Amino acid sequence: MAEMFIGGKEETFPGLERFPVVNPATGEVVDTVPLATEREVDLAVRTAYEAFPGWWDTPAARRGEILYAALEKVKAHAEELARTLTLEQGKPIREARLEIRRFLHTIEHYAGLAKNLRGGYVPGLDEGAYGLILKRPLGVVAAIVPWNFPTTLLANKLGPALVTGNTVVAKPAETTPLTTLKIAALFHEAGLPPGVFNVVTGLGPVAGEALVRHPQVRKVAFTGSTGVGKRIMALASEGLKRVTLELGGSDPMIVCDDADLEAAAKAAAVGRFFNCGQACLAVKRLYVFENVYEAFMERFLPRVQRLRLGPGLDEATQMGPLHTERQRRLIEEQLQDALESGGRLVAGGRRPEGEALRRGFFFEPTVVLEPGLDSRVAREEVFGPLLPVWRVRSLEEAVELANRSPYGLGSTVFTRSLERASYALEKLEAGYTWVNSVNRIYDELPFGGVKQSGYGKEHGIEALEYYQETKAGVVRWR
Ligand code: TXE
Repeated sequence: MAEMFIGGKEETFPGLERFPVVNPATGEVVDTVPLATEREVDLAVRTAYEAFPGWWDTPAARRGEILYAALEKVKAHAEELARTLTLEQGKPIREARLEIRRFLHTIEHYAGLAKNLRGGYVPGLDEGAYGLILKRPLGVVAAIVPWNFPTTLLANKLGPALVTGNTVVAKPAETTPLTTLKIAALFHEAGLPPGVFNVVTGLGPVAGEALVRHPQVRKVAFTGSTGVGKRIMALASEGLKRVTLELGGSDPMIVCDDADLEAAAKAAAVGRFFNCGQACLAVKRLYVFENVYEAFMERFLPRVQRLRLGPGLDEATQMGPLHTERQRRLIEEQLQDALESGGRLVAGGRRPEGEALRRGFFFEPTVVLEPGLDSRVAREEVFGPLLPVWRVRSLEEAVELANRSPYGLGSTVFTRSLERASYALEKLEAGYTWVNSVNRIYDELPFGGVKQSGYGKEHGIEALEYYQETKAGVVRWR
């Protein structure tokens, strides 16, 4: 039985209700975790609050060294972590290994910035006075993380928070707490002082809200649905807390008639069906120039139909199950609506046959042509293996349709024309635009959505700004 991680050790709370962690490929219970109430959340936050002065006082270079040591620990347990991730999340083991590698990459990126944290100096303010721009950590940061990428979305918050001297209380999704708990233990084995990184497990409306409301929490870093993001922003405003919100997306991909169609077809298939379509950055709406529509589909559909479904722990699996039955039903409802709005089903559309897959939350990779422009798949986030495709006559038309979405996270254009690429880069309303590739995230570049996709940036050196307070200092020396 897994327990919460507070003050550098597992903390057992007898009497708490427990939550079953289910393997999405089989429906079997893998483990259970306690459901924190306000009391346990309070203990975790107070522990982080007490650890804060010591961590802030630790020289930045030393903080970096500890993060490097933690990386070594995680590396040594990478395979075990990947298997746990597959068991609790459902993703194919190859993707789980990739996710752990990305976790390492992100933490390494921030460990490397430890020796380059900077403030500023303003000379000659008055005669005999100069100014300083001081950068200070905020204090206790709450990191609320969803279930689709439990470790990388944690790293995006943990890295910048810890390197700048904050302490953290993380709350993973109730359905994917196990990898996070293991990672916290490994960080402490590597020398992270007790209380600097704590993990509470529990439900969003109870443990999550208790964290957001806690008076000693100074900042909330959240990834999840837009609805919950709005609720968190409202709650955080009562304490004027800092927030960063990485929310839903409905990324468009545009295939122009001068594109490398083979590359575009491959990108669309990977971009849509990676992680069984449950990614914030994913190809969620596809717009193809009508004069290459047939040629594109000839290359794209066979790739979709070839995808091998199976349990994540099977090395041959290319697409795993959806994470929960609820997510599967949501996709089925959105598909139904797309078909009723005039869409034509050309791939998938069903729960797969066969004994081996019947117990899990599997759904075939699905493609629908030309659903209504007001259908749910056009308006909502589609968080599963379902892709709507529309024909367009020009890039201008595609961009106009793309921008109709309330979301603005990622976006992609495939073209060989510099003029078209530049137009898309200028006009697409999104936090990221890829030209001739999809969804590749770089620690070096700031990432964060516009419109209903969120607020603030993760990654890059830009993320550091969201974990620090800027203070002015004035020194009169004569
Ligand atoms: O997310 P939630 P859910 C979208 C996606 C998906 C839908 C629902 O469309 O179908 O959201 O997923 C915690 N106060 N995305 O319901 O509820 C919760 O415990 C504080 C897109 O699982 O937003 C978990 O830790 N915390 C997104 C985290 O918030 C609360 C990734 C996310 O859960 C809370 C995930 C509350 N009131 C879902 N309620 C993306 N684009 O990457 C919940 N939580």
